[in-house]
Formats: sequence, C-alpha cells, structure tokens
Amino acid sequence: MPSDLTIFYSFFQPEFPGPPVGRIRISSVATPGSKEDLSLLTVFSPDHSLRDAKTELSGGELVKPYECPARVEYVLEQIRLVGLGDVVPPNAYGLDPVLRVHDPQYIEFLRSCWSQWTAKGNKGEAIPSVLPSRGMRQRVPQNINGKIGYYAMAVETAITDGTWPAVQASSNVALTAQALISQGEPAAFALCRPPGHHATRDQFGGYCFVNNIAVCAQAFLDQGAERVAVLDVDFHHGNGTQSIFYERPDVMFLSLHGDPLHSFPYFLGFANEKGAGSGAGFNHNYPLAPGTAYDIWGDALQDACRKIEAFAPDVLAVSLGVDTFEGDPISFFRLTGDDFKRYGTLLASLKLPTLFVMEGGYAVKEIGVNTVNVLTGFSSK
Ligand code: SP5
Ligand code: ZN
Repeated sequence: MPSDLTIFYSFFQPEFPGPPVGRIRISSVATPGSKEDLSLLTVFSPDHSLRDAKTELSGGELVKPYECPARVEYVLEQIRLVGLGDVVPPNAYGLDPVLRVHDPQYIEFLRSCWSQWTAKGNKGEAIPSVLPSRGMRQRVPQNINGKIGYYAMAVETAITDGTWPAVQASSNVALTAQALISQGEPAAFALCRPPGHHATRDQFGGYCFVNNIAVCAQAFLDQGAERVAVLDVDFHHGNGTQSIFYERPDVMFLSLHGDPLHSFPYFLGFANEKGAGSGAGFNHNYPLAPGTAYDIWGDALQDACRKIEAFAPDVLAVSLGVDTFEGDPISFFRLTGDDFKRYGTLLASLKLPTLFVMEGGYAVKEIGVNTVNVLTGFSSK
C-alpha cells in the first residue's frame, strides 16, 4: 500500500478524520503497474444469473439472447485461472446513487414491469410493440403495453422475471468497485451484468437497464471528484452515457464504436456530436468502419487518450465491452486476443485511478480471455 493513500482517501471522503485537504493530484497515489500493485480487484455477484431471458428479437425471430449468464462466468473463470487478484462480493447501495442519473418513474417501471405485464395476461416475455416515434406525443401511458414502449430505446431486449433484482445486483457490483477506487485502490473491475451503457435517463434497450458507468461517474463526483473521464471501448456507441452527460463539463465522454450508419444504436454516435451548452467540447465520438482492425482502432484510442490527458480527470471509468473481437457474432471490428492486451497497457500509461465496468462481448467462449487480457495488459508493466 502506498504511504500517501490516506491523502487520497480523505479527498474522496470528506468525513475522513484528518486535516482538510485540497485538490490532490492523482500522481500522488499508486499508479497501475507500480510494484505495490500487481493485482487488480474484481467485484462479482452470482445474482447476475437472475437475468436469464429466453428471447431476443433478432432478424425477425425470437432467438436465445446474446447477452446471457454464461458470459460473466467465463470471465470469472479466466480471472481465477490467471490469478488476476481477489474477487469480492458487492455491498448494497440502495437506489439513491441510481436515482442521481435516472428518472424515478423509469426506475419504478423497471421494478414493476414484469408484474404489470403478467397481470395483463401476456404470455411471453415483456417486449414493446409500439414506441412514441416521430410526430407522436411523449407522455407515459397507463397501460403496460404502452408504458413499455415509452421507456424503450430498442425492442430486442425482453424484460423478464428476475431482471430487476439482477439489474440491482449489477449496479451494486459497479458501485462497490467505484467505492474501492474512492478509498484508494488504483484500479478495480466491476464484473457486472446486465450491461448499462445503452440505458438513458429513462430508457432501456440494447440489453441495458441501469447505466452502471454513469451511476459510478456521478458517484465519483458526489464524493469529491471534480472531473471524470468515461471511455467507452465497447463495439457499440454508448448512447445512454453520452446523453446523460451531454450538457455537462464535469464528465468527458469518449466512445470508439461501429459507425452508426451501419450499426446499433443507429441514431446516435456520430463524430459531430461534441456536447452542448456548458458540455460543449466534452463529448468525443470515433465512429469506425466495418472491418476496422487494431491499426485504425488503436490510433483512435491514442487520440482519445490525448484528449483524456488534456482534460486531466481525477479518475478514468472504462466501459469495457469486448465485442470489438474479430469473432464477435453481432459486431464488425477485427481486434485479436493480443490487441486487448496491447490496449490495456496503453490505458495504464494514463496513470489514472481506473474503474473498469463490464459491458458487451458475445463471443462467449473467448470473452474471458479477451476481457482479462485488457486487465492483465493494464496491470503488468
Ligand atoms: C451492451 C451491448 O453490447 N449491447 C448491444 C445491443 C445490440 N442490440 C442489437 C443486436 C442486433 C443483433 N442482431 C444480430 C443478427 C446476427 N445475425
Ligand atoms: Zn456492445
């Protein structure tokens, strides 16, 4: 443990008994790769398995969901195989930190959707059939079939029994990893599912319900950080995270993703989305073409890293999706297993306290190796 840990701790925890401290430069804490710190803590809850939908609307069929419980079990197995570090359970944080970035009525909808859906006599899993599209009124209907459309940004994602408790476990996992960093850990990994980065303030979809990384970014700010950088390396644009922070200068959002002209979520993630109001200049999108490999992808990441350095955040939060892999079944980038290690090392060179939050990745057998490659690339010199 670094001797100056308490300084960092008191920065994030105003109630910490000790002399008041001002803004502490992050260089005063242990940096990734330093001698004291070769291991990286993972937070994990088995309650993720409560999210086990039977159906996803894909290509006009109801298929077995790509976002399935086995995903994180493969990651956990690989973490143990390589000895990445301890795996710890989450604490319960309640809804307060979630409600800092989400609409209370939306959260109440997530909680009660399944019981309302079944009470109406619906036989299958809860999927919207009508959305408030162009020209229609944006108001919350009373009927659950309308309500679920109002709160959806995409319709592939079914809500099921068990979804809400799993979503709560997922955000508790993320918040526990966030708290570890607030308390002085140089890095931590939230091995959570369901993922979060497509969830907006009041919409689910893209397999996401609560935006875990946005909840964590806001928690860092609420605990005393002045600036947080959110870097989204999932294959898909993090539309939810972008929209939550779009008009704010205290969270810089940067995303590398499949060009929305060709890829989900199709309607956000273009290069000219730069932020608005006091957030102007704090949003950076890198839409990349089908077939993009590490030569192009790595250059985009270098560029994003330069922008992060100029922003000088207190902390870096990474939306870690490994659906950029060449073998991913629903994506079109061509990163190899070794590329994940290379960019993990590149992220460590930023020398920032770093929170990794699991997002996508659907080549299930390879998801463990690819995810842990990022983390070992980050942790070892
Ligand atoms: C968190 C995350 O990575 N969410 C991704 C959501 C993608 N949703 C749309 C997927 C469309 C899948 N259709 C694939 C057809 C393959 N033949
Ligand atoms: Zn994705």
